[in-house]
Formats: sequence, C-alpha cells, structure tokens
Amino acid sequence: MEESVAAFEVSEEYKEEIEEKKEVEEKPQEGLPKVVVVLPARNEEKTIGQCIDVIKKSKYKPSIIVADGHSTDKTREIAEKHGAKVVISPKRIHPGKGLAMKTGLKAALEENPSIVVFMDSDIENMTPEWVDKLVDGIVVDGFDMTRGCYYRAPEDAPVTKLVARRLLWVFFPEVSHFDQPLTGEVAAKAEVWRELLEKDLPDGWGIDVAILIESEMAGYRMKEVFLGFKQHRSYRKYKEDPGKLGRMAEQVAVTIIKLAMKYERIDNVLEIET
Ligand SMILES: Nc1nc2c(ncn2[C@@H]2O[C@H](COP(=O)(O)OP(=O)(O)OP(=O)(O)O)[C@@H](O)[C@H]2O)c(=O)[nH]1
Ligand SMILES: [Mg+2]
Repeated sequence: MEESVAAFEVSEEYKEEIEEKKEVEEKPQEGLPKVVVVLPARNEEKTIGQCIDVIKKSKYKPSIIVADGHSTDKTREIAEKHGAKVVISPKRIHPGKGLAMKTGLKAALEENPSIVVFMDSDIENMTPEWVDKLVDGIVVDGFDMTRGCYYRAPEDAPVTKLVARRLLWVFFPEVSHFDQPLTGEVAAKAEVWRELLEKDLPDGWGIDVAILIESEMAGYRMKEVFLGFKQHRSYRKYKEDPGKLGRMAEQVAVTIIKLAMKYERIDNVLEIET
C-alpha cells in the first residue's frame, strides 16, 4: 500500500515546473493591455471567492484588488486566499462604496495598468466574458469607458428607474439614454480614472452616477456593453421593501443635484411641469 502511494509522489523538480507554468499562464499574453479589476466589497463572503475565480479566467489575465469596507465577515480572508490583493478604506463609513472604490482605484493605478475595471462583488452569475467584453470595448472599439448593462428582474433597480434616470433626464439629458446609469461594472483607460480622481467623487452611493456625469462633461467616449442577466445578492435584501434603498436614493439624487449646480444646470427644473 505504502509503495503505491510513493509511486504517485510528485518530485520537487516537477512541482517547480508546474509552478513556473502556472506563473506563465497567469500572466497576460504578450501584446494584451495590463488590466486591473477592482472589487468593492462589504461583507460579501458568500460571493467574493467565486467572483475572483471567474475574473481570473478573463483572457486579459487581470490582477485583482478587493477594496474592502471594513467587512465583519470573512471577505478579506477569502479574497486573499483566492489570490486577490486586499486594500481597506481609510475610514469606516457606511455607506462607503465610493470611498472603497477610490481607495481601490489608487492602489490599482500604482500597478501602472492601461485599463482599470470595477465589478460588484455580490454578483452570483458573473462570467469571464463580462471582463472581456468591457475591456474589448476599449481595446478593440476604441471607447474611453465601457459600462455594463443587463437584464434585471422587473422589481430590481428602483433607484435607477425612479431617481437616477428621471433626474438625469432633467439635468443631464445627454446621458439619460444610458440604461444603467448606476452600473457597478465599469471599465476605463487609466488616464480617464486619473482625471476622475481629481474630481472629488462622493464617498457613498453617489459615486456611480458622478462617474457617469463627470466622464460625459469631460468629453469621454462611453458606451454601454450588454452583459446578459444580472443576478446579485443585494437585490434579495430590498426586494420585499424598496424602502431599504432610501439612503441610496437620497445620495444618488443629491449627487445629481450638486453636479447640476456645479455645471449650472439647476434652472432646468423651471422647465418641468409639476
Ligand atoms: N468597500 C465597500 N463596499 C461596499 C460598500 N457598500 C457596498 N459595497 C459594495 O459595492 C457593491 C455594490 O453594492 P450593492 O449593495 O450590491 O448595491 P448595488 O447592487 O449597486 O445596488 P442595487 O442594484 O440597488 O442593489 C457590492 O460589491 C458591495 O459589497 C461599502 O460601504 N464599502
Ligand atoms: Mg448588488
């Protein structure tokens, strides 16, 4: 019995060879742009490992940073185990998606990438093609920013439907055609992100719509990329009671109004029949 076990033992040399091969496989192919994916996460132990594994399979072989908002579950531990680098927001604030994204973005830019991609870490049905399609939109089609859009359950996305899209129509009609103005799946060239970091982006839920508006006002070329159906954990928390999204609705609305003031659009309200 002992003998047959020994027959299957792998030599040290062979192990080294496998490790070397793995390293090559994990590096992007020559000629492909360097891509970093940032995953903001707060208490996402159920999905973070799977998201990292899926993203690793992208043809762009991205490096992965988890921007943790002081999770109290095993998010950080699992992220590291699955091979992601973990950075933590400098302040424990809630809601803190924006602060986490800015923290993750700074860490990503230190790696000198060509492209940085954000993906939510509560997604249950992500595939490697999500990253591929977003990055292709920049590398192949020449856009500065690509933004994921998807089918969602009919009751999903009340803040998008009732707040973001309506207020964008009032104040920034040039972006009101975007189906998912609050998408968490966004890719852009590193220089675009560097410029956006100068814009004092919000620390909370306002960040996604601020990225959209500021990118439009800076004249960047953006396109939405269809990613299929989005199934995410957060939806289950509010599907019985959309009132749980009150804080998000408030922060998204206030962000749009503040930017309407900044860009002297606030008087647009005078045109709206009430
Ligand atoms: N680091 C950090 N991440 C956060 C925070 N709040 C949310 N996130 C992450 O941001 C991503 C999006 O948050 P969700 O709660 O899923 O909200 P959403 O899907 O954008 O919004 P809905 O479509 O309305 O559910 C998830 O990966 C969260 O873990 C936070 O305070 N800190
Ligand atoms: Mg979600």
